[in-house]
Amino acid sequence: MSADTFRLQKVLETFRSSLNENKEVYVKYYIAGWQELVTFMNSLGNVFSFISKDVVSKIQILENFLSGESGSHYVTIQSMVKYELENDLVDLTKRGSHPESGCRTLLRLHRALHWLELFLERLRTSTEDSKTSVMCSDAYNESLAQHHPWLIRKAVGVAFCALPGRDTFFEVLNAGDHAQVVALLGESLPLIAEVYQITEDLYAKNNLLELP
Ligand code: 1PZ
Repeated sequence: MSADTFRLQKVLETFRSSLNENKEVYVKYYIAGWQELVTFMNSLGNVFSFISKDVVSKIQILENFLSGESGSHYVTIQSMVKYELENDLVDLTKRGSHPESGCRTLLRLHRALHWLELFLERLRTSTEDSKTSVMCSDAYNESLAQHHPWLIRKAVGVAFCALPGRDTFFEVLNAGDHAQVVALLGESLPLIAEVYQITEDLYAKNNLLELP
């Protein structure tokens, strides 16, 4: 199997690696998890490329910080937040001199991680006649949609209609038969939820949840 083949297992492994014993989140593995998800989206077809392009550009912004001269401050989400806030590197109320801070960029992925969690939980508990498009859009309306303007919500709605059915979806996840996928989802979801919650608490504590 080639290295760029998507496997659900890899997403699980990267998100697992992203948490250290102090419950800090490594940016490197967080974006590696997203990179895996981009591979997955690309395998679903071109309708999703406007979504994966946005994710790729956000991964790139964070990678640039990580490999840049202040890279040591970007090792964990916790150190990134501290560093950017202490050095006034975040536009807090409107976009100005720091339109692409690490904090606001990661916040977009963070919100999307909530969508992922809600969607995968629906998929895990779905039945044969459940529709992926409905699961996706229900999860979307509960999470990301409130942060997106009308035009994006419409485009996303169109993309959802192009989603493959549940059986194909399970196959593309590439983790064995349905029962095995469901088991792996059951294992992955608490991890994703934990990473999400740690980030959410950190952002809430620092009043960063509405960054422009
Ligand atoms: C499996 C099917 C994939 C469904 C994806 C459902 C989520 C739809 C998200 C739509 C994003 C539309 C394109 C760009 C939007 C950007 O404006 C926003 C805000 O960023 P800003 O403009 O402020 O810089 N970007 C986002 O909200 C990030 C969206 C990430 C979407 C990740 C999808 C994850 C897919 C995982 C596949 C299982």
